[in-house]
Amino acid sequence: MSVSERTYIMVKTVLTLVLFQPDGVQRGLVGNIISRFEQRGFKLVALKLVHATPEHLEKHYADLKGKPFFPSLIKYMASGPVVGMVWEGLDAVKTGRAMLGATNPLASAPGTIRGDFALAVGRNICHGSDSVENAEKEIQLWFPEGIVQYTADQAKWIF
Ligand code: RTP
Repeated sequence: MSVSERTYIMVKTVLTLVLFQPDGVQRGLVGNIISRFEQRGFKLVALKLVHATPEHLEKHYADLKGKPFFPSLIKYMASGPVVGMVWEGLDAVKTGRAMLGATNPLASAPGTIRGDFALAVGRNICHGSDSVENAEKEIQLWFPEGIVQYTADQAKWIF
């Protein structure tokens, strides 16, 4: 192969939604966590800061309706701005969840987001989609206007 020829790794990418809860925004952790996803090699394809309504949040957490903590979760999530972002990359859903750590921060390994920054399950910094199917639904809910599509040329350094 000549020095001017290159082979890029071809990977199948997926999208995941990461949603900062109000504690993540108010504690100034947004930049740090964006950096972690960038450093890992994921590509940012959507980002917004919003003050979500309870109705919107009830749709996002629809599968948790009936849980004893559901009302307080919705009230808390509607108490201040949240940041939604979509990351694209190889196994982004699974790896994103691994980067977040366990739901209960006390069980989260050091090096994970919750393991480094959180102590309480009700203040665990951010949400990450738990399946490709749910990611699709969540991205549609939070970004109905659509997400950025990079061309191959614009995205040549990242998956
Ligand atoms: P997430 O959806 O936020 O990534 O969290 P998860 O799948 O790890 O956990 P899930 O059971 O779906 O809970 C969603 C969020 O609700 C809050 N929570 N509070 N006992 C409690 O007070 C309690 N349990 C869960 C957490 O913020 C959790 O991330």
